[in-house]
Amino acid sequence: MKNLLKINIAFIFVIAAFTSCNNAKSSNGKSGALASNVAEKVYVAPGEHDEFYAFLSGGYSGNLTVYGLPSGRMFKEIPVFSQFPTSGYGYSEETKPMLNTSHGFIPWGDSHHPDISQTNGEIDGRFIFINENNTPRIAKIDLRTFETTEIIEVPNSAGNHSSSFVTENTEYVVAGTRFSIPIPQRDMPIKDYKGNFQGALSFISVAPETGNMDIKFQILMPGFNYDLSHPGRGKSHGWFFFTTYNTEEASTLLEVNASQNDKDFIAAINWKKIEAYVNNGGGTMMPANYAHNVYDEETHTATSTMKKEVRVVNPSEVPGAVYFLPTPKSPHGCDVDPSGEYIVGNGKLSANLTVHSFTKMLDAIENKKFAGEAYGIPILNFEDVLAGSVEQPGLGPLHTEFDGKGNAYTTFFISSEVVKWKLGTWEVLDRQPTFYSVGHLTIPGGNSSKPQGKYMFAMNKITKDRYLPTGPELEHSAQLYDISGDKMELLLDFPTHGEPHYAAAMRADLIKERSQKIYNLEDNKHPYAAKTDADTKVVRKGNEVHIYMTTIRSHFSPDNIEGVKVGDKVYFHITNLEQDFDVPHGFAMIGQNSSELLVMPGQTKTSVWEPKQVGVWPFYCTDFCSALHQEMQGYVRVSAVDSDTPLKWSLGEDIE
Ligand code: RUQ
Ligand code: CUA
Repeated sequence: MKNLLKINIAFIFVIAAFTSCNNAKSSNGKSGALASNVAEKVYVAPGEHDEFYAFLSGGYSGNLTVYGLPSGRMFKEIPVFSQFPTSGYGYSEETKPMLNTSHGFIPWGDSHHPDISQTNGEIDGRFIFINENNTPRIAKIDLRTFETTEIIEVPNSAGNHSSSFVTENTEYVVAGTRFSIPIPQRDMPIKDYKGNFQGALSFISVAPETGNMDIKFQILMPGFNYDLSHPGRGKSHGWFFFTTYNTEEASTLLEVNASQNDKDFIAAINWKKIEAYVNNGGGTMMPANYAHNVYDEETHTATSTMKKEVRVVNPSEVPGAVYFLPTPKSPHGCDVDPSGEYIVGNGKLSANLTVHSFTKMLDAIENKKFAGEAYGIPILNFEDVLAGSVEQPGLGPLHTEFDGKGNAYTTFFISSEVVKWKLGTWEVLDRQPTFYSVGHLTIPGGNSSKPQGKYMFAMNKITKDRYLPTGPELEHSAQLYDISGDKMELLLDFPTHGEPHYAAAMRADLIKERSQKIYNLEDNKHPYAAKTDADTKVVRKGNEVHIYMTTIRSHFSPDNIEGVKVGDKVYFHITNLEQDFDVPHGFAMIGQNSSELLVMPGQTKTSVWEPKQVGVWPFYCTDFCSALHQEMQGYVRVSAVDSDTPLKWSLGEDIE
C-alpha cells in the first residue's frame, strides 16, 4: 500500500511540474498573441446573426447554455435539471413535476454531455439531449422552443456519466453508469464490491415522431466504471462503445487502486443484437422505481409518472453481443470517427493514444481470437484490434473530435493543448496550447458522420489570468480556433457558465427555420387559462383561492382583489394574452416564497403565494414590456382569518 501511495505521489509531481511550467509560459499573456486579422473572423456586425449555435453543458449549474459562433456571445441559459428563478422553471406549479425523482423533488443537477438528435448520421436540430450525473436522469430539450420537455430518471445507475449520446437515427439515447452499485440496491458491506456490484448501461428509445423517451433495456455489466461512450456509425451502426476504468474493481483510494491494470477495456456492445433479443421477449422485467416527467406544450403543464419496472439483460443471455477491447490506462473519452471505422480510447495515464479498428474487431470476433474473458465476456487481443497509435502526442488525453477531412483533434489536460493528428497515418500535424488545462473540445457536428469542421472550441478547466479577476471564483473559459487551414488558429476567448463539459454545436439554419415565436392562445388547453378578459375570475375552494388572471400591455386583469385571508393558499394562474414575438410579461408578489414567473405569449403559468400578514399587498410585472410597464401592477387585500371580507375582484373600477 505504501508503495502505491509513493507511485501516486510521484505521478502528482509530474503533473504539477507540467501544469506549472505551462502556466509560467503563458501567464505573461503574450503566448496567446494573435495575428491582426483575427478580430474580423469572429466579428459579427450588430444585427447580424452567428453562423453556428453552440450548446454548452452547464456542469454543476445543471443547465445548458446557448452561444453563437464565431462571436462567442451567450444567448440563453436553458433550465434543465436546476430550478431557474429567471423564468420560474422548477418554481411554477406547472414545471415543478419536471424535477421529480424517486428521491423526491431535486432542485439541482450536474449536467455533462449534450448531444443533438440525428437522422441518417447527420444532426437534424430537432432535439438536444443531456445527462444528469448525480441523480441519474436524461433530459430532452425541444429545439423549436428551447424548453426542456422531457426528463427520464435512470434506475440502477449512479453517476450517469457515459451519457447522453444518440445513435445515428436517434433510435436510442444511451446512458451508462459511472459507478457500479449493488443491483438491485441492498444493504451489503462495501468491501464485497468486487464481483457483486454491477454497472448498468441503459438504452432509452426515442419515438421517431414525438421523440418520447422510454427505457427499452438495461445491460447489466461487470462492476467497472463506465466513463464515456459513443455510437458506432456507418459501418459500425448498431454498435455502441464505452470506455471503462477501475477494471480492478477497487472501492477505495481509486486514484491509486484503479490505476493498477496496464489496460482497461472499451466495451463494444452490439445493441442491434440485444434489441432483437428483447423484441422477441428476451430479458427480465425487474422491479424498479423511476420518474418519467413530460411537459405538455398544449396544457403548458408537466406531469410526473413513477414507473415500476425496467427490462434488464445479462450479457451472457445474448452470446456475441458484448466484447472487451483492451485499452491502455484508464481511458476517458471514447470517440468514433465520422466513417465509423476508428474508435479512439483516450487513456488518461497512457503515453500513446490508442485507436481501434472496427473492421479488425469484427475479424477478431469472427475468428474467435480471444485473449481471455471477464465475467464470461470475451476479451479480444489488443494487437488484433489495434488500428494504430499516435506516439507520445501529449500528456493526459481526454477527448477527441473529428473535422470530416480525415483529421482528429485530441485534448490533453496535463500538457494543456489540443493536438491535431491524421487518421490512418497517426502522425501529429499541429498542436496549440489552451489556457488552461482543457477538458472537452467540440467541432460542430463532431459526433456525427458529417462534421461541419470550420471551427473547434476547447473548454478549459482553469481560467486564472484570462479575464479580469472576479474574486476567488472565475467562470471557465472556452477558446475558439479556426480549423479551416492546415494549422489551428486561436481566434477568441469567451467565458462560459458553470462547468461546460461537452458541448454540441451545429450550423444555425435548421434550428433558426423551425424556431417558434409564440404559443398559440387558441391551442392553450391549460385548465386554469383565461383566454379573454371575460374569463378572468377569482374562485375560492376552502382555503385555496384560484385567480384566473390575464396580462396584456400594460395591465393585469383583475388588478384589485379583496377577500383573501391569512393562511390561504393563493394560486395566481396567469395567461399572457399577447400574440407577438418577444413580449413576455412577468409576475412577482411581495413575500412570495418562490420565484417570479416569466410568461411567454399565449402561455399560462401558476405561482402560489401564502400570505402571512394582514394588509394590502402589491404585485407587479417584472419584465419591461411597454412604456407603461411601471404602471403594470395590482393589489391583493389580505384580511384576518376570521374576517368576513367578501371575495371580489375588479379592473378599472373600485371594489364596492
Ligand atoms: S467529462 S471533461 Cu463529463 Cu471529460 Cu468533463
Ligand atoms: Cu408587463 Cu411589464
